[in-house]
Amino acid sequence: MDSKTYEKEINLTDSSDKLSQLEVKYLGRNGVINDLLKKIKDIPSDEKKDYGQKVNKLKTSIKRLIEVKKKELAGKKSEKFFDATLPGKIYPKGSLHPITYTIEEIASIFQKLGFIRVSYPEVEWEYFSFEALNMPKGHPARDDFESFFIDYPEHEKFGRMVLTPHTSSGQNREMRRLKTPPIRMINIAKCYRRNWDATHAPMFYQFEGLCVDRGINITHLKGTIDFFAKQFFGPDREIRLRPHHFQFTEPSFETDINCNICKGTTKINGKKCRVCKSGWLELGGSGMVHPEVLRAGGIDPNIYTGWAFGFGPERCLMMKLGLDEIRDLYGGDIRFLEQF
Ligand code: FA5
Repeated sequence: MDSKTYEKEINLTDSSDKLSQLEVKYLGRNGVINDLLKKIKDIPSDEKKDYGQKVNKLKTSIKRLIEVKKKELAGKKSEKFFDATLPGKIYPKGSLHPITYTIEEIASIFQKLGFIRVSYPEVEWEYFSFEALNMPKGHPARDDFESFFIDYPEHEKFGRMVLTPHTSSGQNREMRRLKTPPIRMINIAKCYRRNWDATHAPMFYQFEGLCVDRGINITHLKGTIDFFAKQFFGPDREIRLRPHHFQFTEPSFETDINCNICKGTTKINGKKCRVCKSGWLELGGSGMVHPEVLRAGGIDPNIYTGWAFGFGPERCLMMKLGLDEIRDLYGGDIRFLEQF
């Protein structure tokens, strides 16, 4: 047999199946090599030896070629085909929570005015949440901050432990930290209350501004709130200050914004707006710091005056984007969250 024939045939094979067929053709029971060996009986005795050796040599050569080809085809199979024209895989991306973005935006607005961002304990002594804010033990104003108390031994001076119901607890801590004014604090932290409806969540954030110095007056407070509102909501949004009462500020105000769910009409499709009562939604409270609060913080109210405010970032975000349910922000539903 001409060696060129089988060499060519084996070398040009491009699949394992075709190679198996060639293996059977040459080395199988009824294959070419066995046929040649069967013919040995017709070969003259003095040539038998030489003939046998030649056929065995041929068999070894074919076997070797087939082995080499097998390896080559196996190698080709494991090589991954890379198609550079295919579009890339899109991996799911995480993102920050909308309230985190909101808090960062709020912090940066106040930082522009020179306020220093701080954060104080979320689990706080009763003293900082109430007594230091002119709400002595048993004062009915404490009931407004429907608080969660912690089952923990009482501190002899600071009382019980509480999940802080408002960031105003940071006021006394900041006065103690800085000792003397000027103070320009922006305290952003989690707060907890027994509340549950479209504009109240049991866990929510507040951002608390505190400004204390000589000659600080109410116009600085109004200007700061106005600056924040214009920066956060845009220049055309309306806000208003409404007289109110807080034990820790005098005079006190609440700040409202015109509702962008019902556009101030109080009705949506003939039904009552679920977010606001009168076309306005309350964003937070504010006022001039009560002299007793300054005294509790070691600051002389005859020398220094100050103002404070405490607003809810969730309500701010709701009124910026037109969200009508605060609990959506904390429901953990990815379909809601991935819109931001
Ligand atoms: C206070 O908490 C005062 N500490 C604010 C303050 C600070 C007044 C400094 C004067 C000086 P109030 O309870 O009204 O006030 O809450 C203020 C804001 O926090 C609310 O207007 C609202 O935006 C937000 N807030 C209060 N409770 C909740 C709640 N359960 N869920 C979501 N936001 C809330």
